[in-house]
Amino acid sequence: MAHFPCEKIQYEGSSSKNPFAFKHYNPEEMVAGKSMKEHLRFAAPYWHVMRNVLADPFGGGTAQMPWDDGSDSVENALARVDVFFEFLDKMGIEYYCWHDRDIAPELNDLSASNAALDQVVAKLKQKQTETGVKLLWGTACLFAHPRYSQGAATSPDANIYAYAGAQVKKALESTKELDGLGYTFWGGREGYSTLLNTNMKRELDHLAAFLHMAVAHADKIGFDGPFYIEPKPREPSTHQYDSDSAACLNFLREYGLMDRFTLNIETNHATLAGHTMEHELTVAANAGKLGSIDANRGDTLIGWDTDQFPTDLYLTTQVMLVVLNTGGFTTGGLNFDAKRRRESHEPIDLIHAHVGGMDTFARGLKIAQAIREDGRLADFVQERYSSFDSNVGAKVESGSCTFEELEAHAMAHGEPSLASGRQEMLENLINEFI
Ligand code: XUL
Ligand code: CO
Repeated sequence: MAHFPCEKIQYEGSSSKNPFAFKHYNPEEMVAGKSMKEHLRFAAPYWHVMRNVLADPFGGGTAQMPWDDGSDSVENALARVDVFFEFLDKMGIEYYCWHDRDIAPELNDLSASNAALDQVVAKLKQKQTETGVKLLWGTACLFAHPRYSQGAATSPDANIYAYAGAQVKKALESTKELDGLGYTFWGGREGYSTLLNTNMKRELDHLAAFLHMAVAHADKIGFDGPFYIEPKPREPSTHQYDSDSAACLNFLREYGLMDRFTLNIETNHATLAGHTMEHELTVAANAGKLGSIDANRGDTLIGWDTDQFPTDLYLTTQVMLVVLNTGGFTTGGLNFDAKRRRESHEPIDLIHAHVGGMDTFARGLKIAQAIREDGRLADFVQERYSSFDSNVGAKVESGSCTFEELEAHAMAHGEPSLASGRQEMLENLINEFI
């Protein structure tokens, strides 16, 4: 039985008026030597597609899920897997992501929950084999259950810390079982509401110990994919330790975790941190740590994590410029960590939402590549720093310059004449391509 009343979405080109067709995403079309699908590596998140009922702080869920009996039974969890794979097939999405508790229910105790997870993982494995779909990353939900209200790996309570460790151990083993390409840590409750009751130093030490244990366990079970940290500044905690790319990189460096960890950057988290997405991506890329992307967007008029689908060409162009400039994804991809508006409650709205997100990224990819081929933008930036290519500038960059030499240079050259930054000209240039 079809749960999404449409055919498999096909590419029909930009003149198509069919809402159930891609206008720009043509999976096999080559862009700069790689197919669009290889560049973009779209993934769907199990939690939004299958489990998000579209509730908000003022009202319950609106999403119609006729396939879901609303129970916490393993049978219901297994039935959802078929619906999810129908969705992936209709969309032509070849990767997905999950939290342990999205795919399988949390039952009365840990061993019952683990057994339920095993059953669902077995079915997911069978579906992956049948379809060729791959797990982009797995993760453990360490934020929904009340036990984690004061943190998981930063809980003040060692019993809860241990529970979280046991959960990550199992989630990691399940990721390995499904040949997952990566494993993500989003520290939903890893932060604090007030410093009055918080020993920040001990909490950060505990978090680092936790991540070292994860690496050790990965090595033990032969999981060799990267671990991702997903930065987010606030919501749900007032202050979250992984607040932005720079904070995460500092933490990873301080605690000797740089080797195995990289970043999974999410657009709405970047903007909540007061940064643009391209800023967060660039900070990560500069450190060689742009691992993966949670592709969504926020709303400038709403101050929380609205997780909307990306529909802004300027955004996707900027994102793809950074991605292409770093050489593209390896293990990572574009995971639509996005949900429909509460008003878009029909199953078919999931299809519309993903068609839009995929087409917008396809255009972003093509536009970004056209800007790169044109070369004027990169040439401008290159030229802007060209005084560092020779003489005193080159000495600075080689690390061998002294203040005496800078002084001698300044004395000899008099008042410098500074060139314009030409922001408006460059904005016009981007618009030539959009
Ligand atoms: C929450 C969020 C998470 C992570 C995975 O804002 O983005 O869904 O992506 O835990
Ligand atoms: Co996310």
